[in-house]
Formats: sequence, structure tokens, C-alpha cells
Amino acid sequence: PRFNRILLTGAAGSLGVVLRRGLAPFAKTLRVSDKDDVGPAAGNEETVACDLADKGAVHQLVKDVDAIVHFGAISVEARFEPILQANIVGVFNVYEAARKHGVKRVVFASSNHVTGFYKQTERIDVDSPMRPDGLYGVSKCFGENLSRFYYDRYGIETVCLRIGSSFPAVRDRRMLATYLSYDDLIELVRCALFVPGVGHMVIFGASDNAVSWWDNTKAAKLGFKPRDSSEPQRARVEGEQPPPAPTDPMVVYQGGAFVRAGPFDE
Ligand code: NAI
Ligand code: 15L
Repeated sequence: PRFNRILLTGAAGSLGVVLRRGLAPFAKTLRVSDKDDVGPAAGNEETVACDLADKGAVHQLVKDVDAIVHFGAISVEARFEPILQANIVGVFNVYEAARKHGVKRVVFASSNHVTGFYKQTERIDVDSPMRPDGLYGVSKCFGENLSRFYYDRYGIETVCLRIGSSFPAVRDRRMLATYLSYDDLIELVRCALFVPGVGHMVIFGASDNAVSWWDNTKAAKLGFKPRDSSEPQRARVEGEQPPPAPTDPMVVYQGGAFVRAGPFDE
């Protein structure tokens, strides 16, 4: 394995479970962490319980780590306070700890909701201005900007993955464009960890779907070549679900239903 120890945050989550399997071969030790129970350590794993909002705990968590795959977060639209703690204070704690402990590479789970207010008729690339579709999206904008700063100021490299929809299968018509298979997710994280000299990069995380709103040309350096596609699932999804009304956010905005989530009672 290339790395001595990789830290995976969010290890109890849906993608965390997938990445525990996918990242295991890449490091001598895979440190898996979440605030929730991650279960017993398997294979080359070591487990550490940690709330990302707890600065002292995060500094312990990052000690002796070569690279961080940061997936721990509130992963949908929610009230501001939990998003603030997990996604904003949390990502700051991770980068400060990375700086103190000399970690050189971070893979950050950003989201397509950083640009969710673009229309599905628009094609955007990684330099298109951010148009977050909620507080969750705003928190991911913060993570992307924070990582940019930590690269410019301290030379810590980050690849921001604007993940589309990574689930076991396509769930609705929108996901025909945003689907990222689990195998392609693992390959994307592998590229983000191993390609030398990435500096600071942003890439949209989607499989090789027939319909796409995202142009990854500027992220070509990463060499990410998705192998799956949502297309084989199109007939099933279209058969199961009637087309939404043309004004439904699910077919108007790239972020789909996220654009109308909230407001919550704060
Ligand atoms: P998930 O909600 O299943 O997992 C997130 C994990 O983070 C959970 O296990 C949760 O306990 C942990 N977490 C939350 N707050 C925490 C805190 N304060 N301290 C420590 N751990 C905390 O979400 P999923 O789907 O696995 O997503 C993983 C990452 O990928 C998230 O950052 C999410 O925003 C991002 N993402 C996922 C997409 C998807 O399609 N699944 C799409 C775009 C982004
Ligand atoms: C996300 O950012 C969420 O974490 C995930 O649960 C999905 O909602 C995904 O985006 C999506 O846009 O489908």
C-alpha cells in the first residue's frame, strides 16, 4: 500500500461503508471514524469515535495520518445549527488538525448542491460560479473555499468531489443524470488520493451517464474514467415513475428537490 495510514471520516454512513471496503488496500492502516458506532474493526482497520465539532478530539484523530478522506457530515438539507457544527466547524477542525500534523492530501466529499440552483438545461464546469441550493450546499461551498485557502496558504492538497447521487441504484429520473455508482466512487477517490501534484482541484462525481449537466474537462489531470452508466437503469426508472410536471424542481433544477427544502424553524 502507498499510504501508511489513511483516515476515513463518516465511516458509519452509506458511502463510508462502501469506502471502508474500497480504501482498505490503499493503506497499511485504515483509521475509520464517525460520531456513530462504526462496528468492529475489520482487516487493517482501527476505529476511533469522534464528533467532528470537537476540536480536541479531531486533533487526536488526525495524529499519525498520511491522508484524509473526509466524508463525515450532515448529508442533506437541515437546520443551520447541526450543519454549522458538523460541516462548517467540523471541516475547519479537520484542516487545522491536518496543518498541525503535517497531512499533505485531503479528499473532500463536496456535493452537486454547491451548484444546485443551476437549471437542468444548463451545462456547467468546475469554474462556474457556485449557486448553492440550501444551507447544506452553502456548507459545502465553505469546505471547498477553506480547502482552497489551506492549499494556497499551507500547501495542503485537496481534491473536492462534487458527488452527484451515489446510491446502490438510480432512484428517480433526476438521478439518471447525477448517478455515481459505488465502483466509480471508489475509483474517483483512488484517483484523488494517488494522482501526484493535484494542488487544489474540483471535480463532479458522476458515472459515464448518457445525459449530464457537468463538464469535467478541467479536471482531466485526475485521470478519472467512470466505467458505469445510469443508462441500463433508464427503462426501469421511467417505467416506475411518471414524468413530473414540467415546473417540478425535480426536472427544473440540477439540485432537484433540495431547492425547496426548508426553511426550518431555527
Ligand atoms: P450519511 O449521512 O449516510 O453519512 C454521513 C456520516 O457522517 C454519518 O455516519 C454521520 O454519523 C457522520 N456525521 C455527521 N455529523 C457528524 C459529526 N458531527 N461528527 C462525526 N461524524 C458525523 O451520508 P453519505 O451519503 O454517506 O455521504 C457521505 C458524504 O458524501 C457526506 O459528506 C455527503 O455530504 C457527501 N455526499 C453524498 C452524496 C450521496 O449521493 N450519497 C452526494 C453528495 C455528497
Ligand atoms: C447529496 O449531497 C446528498 O448527500 C445525497 O443524499 C443525495 O441527496 C445527493 O446529494 C443528490 O443530489 O442526489
